[in-house]
Amino acid sequence: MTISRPKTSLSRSKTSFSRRDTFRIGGALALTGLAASRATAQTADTSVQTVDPAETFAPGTPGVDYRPVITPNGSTLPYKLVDGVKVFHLITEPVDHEFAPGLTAQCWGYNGEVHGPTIEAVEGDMVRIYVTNRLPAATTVHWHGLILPSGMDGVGGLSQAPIEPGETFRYEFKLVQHGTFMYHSHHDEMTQMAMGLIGMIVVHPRVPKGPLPDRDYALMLSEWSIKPGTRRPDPNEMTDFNVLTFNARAFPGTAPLMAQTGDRVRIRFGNLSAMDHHPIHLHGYAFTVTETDGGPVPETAQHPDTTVLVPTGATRTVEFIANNPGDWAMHCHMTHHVMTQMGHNLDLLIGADRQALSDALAPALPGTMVMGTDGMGDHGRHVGMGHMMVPDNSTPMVGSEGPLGYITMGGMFSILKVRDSLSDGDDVSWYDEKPAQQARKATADELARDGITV
Ligand SMILES: [Cu+2]
Repeated sequence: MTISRPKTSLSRSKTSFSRRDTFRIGGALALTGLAASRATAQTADTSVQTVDPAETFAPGTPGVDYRPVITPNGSTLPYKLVDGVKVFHLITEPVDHEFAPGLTAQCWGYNGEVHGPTIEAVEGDMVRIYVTNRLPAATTVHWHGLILPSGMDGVGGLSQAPIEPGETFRYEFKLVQHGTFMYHSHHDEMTQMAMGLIGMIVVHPRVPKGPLPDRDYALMLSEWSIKPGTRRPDPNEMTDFNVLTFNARAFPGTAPLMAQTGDRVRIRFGNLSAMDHHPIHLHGYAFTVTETDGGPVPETAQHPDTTVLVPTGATRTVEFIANNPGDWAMHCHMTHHVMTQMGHNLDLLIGADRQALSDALAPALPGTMVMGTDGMGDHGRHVGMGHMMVPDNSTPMVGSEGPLGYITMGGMFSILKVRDSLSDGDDVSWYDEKPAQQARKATADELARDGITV
């Protein structure tokens, strides 16, 4: 099969055709509902453009034109209206950030937060975003996934001069599409994104298609290298990331996601990890992937799933009806991504004689506690009880006490809490399961009844 290159105004020969004209044509096609085949014959950018950029829209109002997105452990960037333009102000600066209780690092963030606050607006909105650089290094901001003029794209040296320390730059563009996007430094990306200079962008549709979500969550996936006892992320790390995060928090530092039975829940995942893709798995549900940062997934291409692979440099949005109450784990299914500050160059000790090893090590390393002979599950609990020393400012393999024992997970792990009644969004108590639906130790009578010999 051959795919012909679309002949568009962007071709070098058609210099008389301005970009604005291209947008007009793309917008007109979308608006008049011409055949999809015609739309796909346009360039990729116009196919995701859903409003006519020549048209002027009233600024979208939160609570009226859209249900505001929730950024767990984060916030939404405020704006002010100036002559119909939404004006935002991002300030890059060093930030002391807590990843989980007991682990804080000196990162770089926006407006005092790691990651930056979520930028939220409506398709058709005109936005003006000022960026003030209070870092010791030059930076830029790239608006990942947004269709905008090349000069607003934020690639240092290519589309703009870097923003030097102390300078304030102005970006201004119209949002011509809806969906889930991201922003991040595009100057010395390896260093600056590893230090935390990333954030989410949510653009709501001007005219929603389908039912609105009752709860709309935004979660950025990222990974860090913070050696136990140190206080700075290491941007040079390539493989052994040891702090894996939802919105820059590692479990038990992640805020749970709440929903009431029957709610339509939308979760927007973005991934700006340095080197990893994350398969995010939700327990208790099957969901549908409804959009990527490239646009809505056509209904004919949507399919049910329980795990969504979020590649780095991409967003995936999932939706489901919260019809199954409970406390449901939601986590990256890469098992090393639900451990925090785990040393991955450990010797294999499973099955070793713990006492013999302790006795042998004692003369050389007094106080040594041999761990790992039956797995890593007890490590966090021993640390929590103070039996086991770890360096200051570290949470090696620490999970959390749960209602039925110790939760041996850390890192990219959170909990979806679905309740029949939520008086407010702050109910973070454990789910009270019906006894008949609770797994527990089998009784002798049950074993005898079913002929199970143990
Ligand atoms: Cu992962």
